[in-house]
Formats: sequence, structure tokens, C-alpha cells
Amino acid sequence: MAVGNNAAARWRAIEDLHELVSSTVRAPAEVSPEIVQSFQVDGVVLVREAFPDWVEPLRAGLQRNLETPEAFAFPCDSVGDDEEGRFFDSYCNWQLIPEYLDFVLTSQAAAIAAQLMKSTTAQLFHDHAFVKERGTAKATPWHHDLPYYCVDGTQTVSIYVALDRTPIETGVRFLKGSHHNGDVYRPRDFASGAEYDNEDRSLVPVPDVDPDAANIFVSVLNPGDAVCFDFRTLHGTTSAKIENRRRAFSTRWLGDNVRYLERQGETSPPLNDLGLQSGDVMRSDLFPVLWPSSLD
Ligand SMILES: O=C(O)CCC(=O)C(=O)O
Repeated sequence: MAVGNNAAARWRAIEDLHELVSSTVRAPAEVSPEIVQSFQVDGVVLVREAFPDWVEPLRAGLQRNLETPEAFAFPCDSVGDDEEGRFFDSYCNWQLIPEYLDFVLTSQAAAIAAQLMKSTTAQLFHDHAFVKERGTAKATPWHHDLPYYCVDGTQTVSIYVALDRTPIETGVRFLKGSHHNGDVYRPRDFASGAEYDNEDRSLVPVPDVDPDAANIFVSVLNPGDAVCFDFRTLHGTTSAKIENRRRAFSTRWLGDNVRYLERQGETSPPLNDLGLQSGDVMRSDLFPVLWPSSLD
């Protein structure tokens, strides 16, 4: 299998999002003050059994994403022919996969995102699906997500929903508190580990992280559990071999203080034609504000 990004479908498939957003209702959710506090302090928190009813629909959507990657947006394989297993990911498919669309428009994800970010609004940035097949021993390189993205701000969250039981050994590990250390790390390619081309000299190399250190968060995950983390929180995995398929579906959310940022290099997703300048609010016709549930 060739590694890297493959040919893909256009992600902007829905002409009038406003109509869709205003005619649907997101489920409410009550996140405890302790969970919000852990998220704010550690930059990562586990919400157990957050989405049990969404496991089957999301698996079904992801299966099509995996079987016909070219029919969807930005598919990528990070394991080459000379390595065992498959590490697949694909993002910006919520307009193309009905189960993903249903999740973003009706699940409690938007409500959870707003509370964790302590934001009055939750704006959907994109979705991101991950699959590591049995036999895969490819580590997810340590990185944080913010410098991959054309946004900046401190109110962000990814809601990563486990779709399989995931043991500690192969779970994503997070360096607690790293969202507050002020550094922004050079993005790296998942397949090769090489740094992206970037003119921004303020970006620094990702430090070595001890995956077993005391300040690492990692947990056994059951299907429907959600790990929620700030775009600035460092995370990665070891190269422990995947014994059973590990799938996850993530949605990325922006809060009140997030703005467009023109990066000085490649971004992922490569959203290069938004017609925005640094400091602009992200376009709600492309990145819908889903919380509060109705703004009308
Ligand atoms: O599932 C993984 O191994 C990687 C997840 C990740 O890097 C992310 O959600 O940003």
C-alpha cells in the first residue's frame, strides 16, 4: 500500500449548511465540574460511556471510509508495503458520510465541547477517523495538533470516541499539562516522522517524551468512551503491536477565542482556500456553530 495522502473527493458537499444546522437539534449534556477542571488543568480528560449509542453508526460510516477511501476526503495510509498492518486516517468527511453528519448535528458532542472549553459556542472544525489494524506496530509520533491547523486560540477540544476496546499498551498517551507550556512544536508526517516544511522559526522540535512517565495520561478505552484533549496537548503512542483492530472517530471543536491563522507552511487538513486573513473568525458557512444548538 502506498503511504501518504491519496486522491480524494471534495469535502464541501453541502451547499446550504445554515438550513441544515437550524433545522436540527443537538442533544444536551451535563459535564461535571470535576471533569471540566481536569480538562482545563491537564489538557486531557476521559469521559466514560459518553457515546454508547453512536458506536455502531460510526463504525458503519468508518467502514465505508476505509473500504473506498478515494470516495471520501483526505484519506491517508501511514504504513508501507514493507511493514505489517495498516494505519489509516481520513478527515473532513462529515458532509460526505451520513452517520458522521448525524453525529455532528444531533449528538451531545457540541454540548460537551462547549463545556470543556468553557466557551459559549462550539464551532465544528472537522472530523478525523483513525484505524490501526491488527498487526500494526507503527507508533503515532508524539505531536500536538494546533500547528497542523490553520487556527489559533486557547479554547479548543478534540473529542476522540473509541470504537473498539483499546488496552493501555496501544492507547494514545497524553503529556498532562503540556497545553500550558507555551511551546508550539513542528508538525511531523505520521508515515515518515519527518518534520513538515515550515518557515515559522518560532516552532520548536517535539521533545523526547517518556511514555511511562508519571505525568502521562493513558487509559483502557471501551467502545463509546471519549478522550477529550486540547489542540495543544502533546500526544503519541508506543510501537506496541495492535492485537485487535483499534478504531476511533474524533471531532475537532473551536471555542469563542479561536481565529483563523495563516500558517507559514503546510497544514493538515490542507484548507488553503478559505478566503480568510489571520485574525478572522472562522467561516460559519463552512465550519458550523453547533452550540448553542439553535442560534436563530
Ligand atoms: O489514534 C491515534 O493513534 C492518533 C490520534 C491523534 O493523533 C489525534 O486524534 O490527534
